[in-house]
Amino acid sequence: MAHIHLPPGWQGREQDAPDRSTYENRRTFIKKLGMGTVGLAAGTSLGCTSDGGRSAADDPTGPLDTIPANAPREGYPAARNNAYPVPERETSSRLITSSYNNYYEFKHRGDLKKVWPLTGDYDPFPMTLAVGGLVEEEQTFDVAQIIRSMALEERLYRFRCVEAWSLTVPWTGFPLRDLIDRCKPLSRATHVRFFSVNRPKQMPAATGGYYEFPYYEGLRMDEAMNELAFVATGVYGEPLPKQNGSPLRLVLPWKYGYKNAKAIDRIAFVDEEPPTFWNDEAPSEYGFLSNVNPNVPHPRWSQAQEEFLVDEDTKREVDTQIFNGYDEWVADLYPEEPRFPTQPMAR
Ligand SMILES: Nc1nc2c(c(=O)[nH]1)N[C@H]1C(S)=C(S)[C@@H](COP(=O)(O)O)O[C@H]1N2
Ligand SMILES: [Mo]
Repeated sequence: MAHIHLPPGWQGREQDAPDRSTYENRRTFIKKLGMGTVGLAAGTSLGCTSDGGRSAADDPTGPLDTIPANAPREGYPAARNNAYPVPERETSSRLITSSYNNYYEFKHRGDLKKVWPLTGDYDPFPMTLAVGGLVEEEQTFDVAQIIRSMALEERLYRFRCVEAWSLTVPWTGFPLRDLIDRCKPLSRATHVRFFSVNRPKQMPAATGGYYEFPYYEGLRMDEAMNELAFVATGVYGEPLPKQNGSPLRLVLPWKYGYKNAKAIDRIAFVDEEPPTFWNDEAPSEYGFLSNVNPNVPHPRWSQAQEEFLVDEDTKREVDTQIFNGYDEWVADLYPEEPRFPTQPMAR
């Protein structure tokens, strides 16, 4: 159904990017070769089991049929916080946002974006959120309880993937700093790590491939405490569909999409810059900061423009803005950010 017609170069870029880049780091490549052999066999039997043990009733019938039935519904739709307008473009359709996704635990081969049909076995709730590292005390929260206890608001944000496509999305959720306050980090914590849930029995591509999950991301504390940093629990006035990161995902609108870890079940506070999933995969292509910046090309393509996806049939090329249009909120965090066209570099 929701099929996007993209020019060949565009398809090629998306489909090669992660796979080709894994070959650039020899150590990673060798490690992956070893894993690949084991993974192939495991993948095959896993496929049989899950096909055989699954009723068609579990399979989603469309991209909007993937909101977990037991997701908390109190507080939806939440009132829009109008402090972050996106005046220059329209809101992307709900269908495009829920049918055009990146979620490597579900799919990292072929038509990467068709994630929703593969989410039938994934039951996000119940989920716990474990908090550790440099904190006053380690804690484990129930995610549904966190969602119920936060004051939910809606924020319309630009969303820019490093692959040069973008959306405008009305997220529902709460400021990341409200969650961090509950975690009680020690003052010597300089960074915070986020880990996505890893459920190989529920996520068809979480084993047997080139990638080692869980997916992990990180921020400096000053970035995490910035007012823009948001935790989404919903989108378009309802709880998050599974493919968009149910039950909790990060939304960092001034950074490339891959910083927005989905389905977070663990947070750790640390005192040094932590490793991140894509930086470990391809250090020359994906840095730690990963701020949206039209002046800094990706080593294999320009970042000066993006394909803004309006709906399944409509896309428009628009100029990419520094910090994705959020200069006013985040410029002070990054005195080094290039303001003029420069050479590719991973930041
Ligand atoms: N756990 C996890 N989180 C992830 C990813 C992923 O593969 N796994 N992909 C990232 C990338 S590359 C993007 S562009 C966004 C996509 O979010 P969306 O599908 O809700 O648009 O999720 C990010 N978070
Ligand atoms: Mo992305």
